[in-house]
Amino acid sequence: MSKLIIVSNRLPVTVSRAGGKINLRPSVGGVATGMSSLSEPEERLWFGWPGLADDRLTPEAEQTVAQKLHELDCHPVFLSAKDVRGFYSGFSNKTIWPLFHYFVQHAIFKEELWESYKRVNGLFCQTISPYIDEGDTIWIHDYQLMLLPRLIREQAPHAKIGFFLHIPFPSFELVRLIPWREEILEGLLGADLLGFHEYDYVRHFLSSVYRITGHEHQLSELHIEDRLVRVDAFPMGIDYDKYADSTEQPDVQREIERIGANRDVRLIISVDRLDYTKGILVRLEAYDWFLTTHPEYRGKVSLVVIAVPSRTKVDQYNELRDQIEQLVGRVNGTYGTLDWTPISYMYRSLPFDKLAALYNAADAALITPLRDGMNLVAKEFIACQHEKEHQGILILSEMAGAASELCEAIVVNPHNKDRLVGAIKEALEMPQEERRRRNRLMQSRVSRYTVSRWAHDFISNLNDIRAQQEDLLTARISAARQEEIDKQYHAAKRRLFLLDYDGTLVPFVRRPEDAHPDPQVLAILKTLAGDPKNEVVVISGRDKETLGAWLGDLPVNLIAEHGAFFRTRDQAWDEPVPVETDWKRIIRPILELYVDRTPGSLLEEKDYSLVWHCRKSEPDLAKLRTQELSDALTTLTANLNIGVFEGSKIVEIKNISVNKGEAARMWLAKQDWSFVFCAGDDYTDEDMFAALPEHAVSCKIGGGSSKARFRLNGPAELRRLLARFG
Ligand code: GDG
Repeated sequence: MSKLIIVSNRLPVTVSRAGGKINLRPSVGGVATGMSSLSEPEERLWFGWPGLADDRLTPEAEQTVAQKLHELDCHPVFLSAKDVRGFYSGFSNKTIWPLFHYFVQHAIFKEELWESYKRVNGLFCQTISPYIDEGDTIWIHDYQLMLLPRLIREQAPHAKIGFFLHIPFPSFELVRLIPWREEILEGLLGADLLGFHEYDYVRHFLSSVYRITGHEHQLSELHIEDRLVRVDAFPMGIDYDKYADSTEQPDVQREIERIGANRDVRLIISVDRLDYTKGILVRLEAYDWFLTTHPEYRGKVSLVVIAVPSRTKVDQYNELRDQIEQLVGRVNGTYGTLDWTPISYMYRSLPFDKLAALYNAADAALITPLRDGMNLVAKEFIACQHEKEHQGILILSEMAGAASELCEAIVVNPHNKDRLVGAIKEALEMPQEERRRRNRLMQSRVSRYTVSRWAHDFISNLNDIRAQQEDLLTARISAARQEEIDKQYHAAKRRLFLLDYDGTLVPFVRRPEDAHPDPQVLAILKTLAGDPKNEVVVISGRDKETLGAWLGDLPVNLIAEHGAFFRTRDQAWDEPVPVETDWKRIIRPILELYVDRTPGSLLEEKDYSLVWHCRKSEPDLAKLRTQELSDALTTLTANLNIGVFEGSKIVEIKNISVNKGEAARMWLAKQDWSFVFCAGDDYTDEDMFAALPEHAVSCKIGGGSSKARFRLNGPAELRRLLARFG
């Protein structure tokens, strides 16, 4: 029976020690709720750090903890105190957390922290690997474990792996700062499905992957080695009913009174972990300014701030706590009276029923993170307003992922103090009917995409992408098929090989002029063409001079410029087929204009075509200009006998009558070939594939749709195949 293996930095259990006794307390966070709502697979294991550094545990205690955890289907990954410092407090919380939340000034880049991060990701992999069986689903969570997908993939190449990032994925401009950015992205790309809260994070991720590793995506799917990787947004939800069914509680009302607010005072709440990303200070400053500029509200409103202790081993968090407490003291000292406390501040976590009661009692929630992956508090607050007489209104930062779903909230830029002050006033003065209208719209969304839907949606997408991968695999050359092809090859009297060059025989390089053949490919072609039964034809879009210089000494036939020039083994180039080229006069100046407007791009002029290359240009600009150029040229060339073709980082303009399909047909017609082999990687090769007889062995190199029968990963795999024929 297959299992669900969940991996997160912390287990959903809090382990503590008191008087030599070890206590376990299950903690039901959002992720745990989502996981428990999944009906399949039934068997599940959860791996994570139990929260105690193992330097403090004796081997016996460690065993006791492990045993008790196993009873809850949890498996501990024990960390030493040194690794907790390096991996958790260090790289995770002093490098990735600040950087991914756009706090560059707090991010530190230290080799020893990175080493610890790598070591602990490796330790997670070692601990999990023995438990992985075929068919299992592995779901890895969050930024502490970004190397784990790749590490597991190396151990279990066919494992089904999903990864979800709970924090924002920032712009490439930040990711590029990380000295180990390639390793991190490659680590993540070990997964089959990568999930983020928001489409913006998906966009940032894909752009970083493209710029840093060179992998391009098609509709958010990447072709990595022989796998498909899907990247998508899955906005995490909450256990809606749990909050919607909670009610106001008289004892909380009493507590609120006890902390200084009386019944007539309007209540604004602020609930977060004490973290610099949550914008607690700007919120307090805005509230201070609100009281200064709106004296009529003094004594009539109170702000209840719940700051849950967090990461107390990281300096910034302690400094922030001091700053918050000083500001609370100053505001209360300035405006407070004997019967009114402007801010009630609690540095602790509340039990669930108290928290829900607070959400219920509030007139407004002030949630103003400077950056937040999602922010579940906002959704919980909205759920608590369900069917209530008196509706609370949400003021929400546009920097929270939740803002894209909760657009009927009063959405603010947290850095704009005046707007924040205006929002507080607007919230306090908003009529009940308007509050109800806005909340209903948000409730209908939050109640539909709950945490359980989120988990189901993620797993069903993971299964879906795996099914797509299976389809791809069926186009791969299996051992049995390979045997058939070998047999066909050996039985054949005359064999024809039609081979594209760039991206097929040799990999792409940044500068096209650097793609000259290496000794291995020369040797393969030489051996293949050396067999008197074989005829090898290299069909390329390159000009004849380059092809001649690179491959002219081999006993192979050459076709340049997609079929404009032919050269039979060892002979001179044939007289070219007369092709009209007057159109170049009109098109060249347009392409030159695009070269000037697009740094890094260049114009290549061949006898029968013009090619605009943008491989070295800034990728987004290149995409935009490619689109613009294609559009402009398509209109312009409508009445000419030429076509505009978008290839891999190029736009090529050439005569329609000259194409690889015609060139292939010419060779196919020469003899009765009993074995035909054809390989290519881009759109120009599709013309060749279409021209082939049914028995031909045609191979598409890389992803994307194709008319070819088989699929190969890249030039290396093609070379291995060709070497077998030698
Ligand atoms: C990360 C991302 C993303 C808060 N105070 C108390 C309490 N809480 C609970 C809330 C809520 C949770 O903690 C906080 O979740 P958030 O989403 O607001 O923020 P992070 O902790 O930073 O979580 C975030 C999230 O992961 C999920 O992917 O949304 O962007 O940073 O559920 O209810 N719970 C109790 N007492 C409290 O005083 N019982």
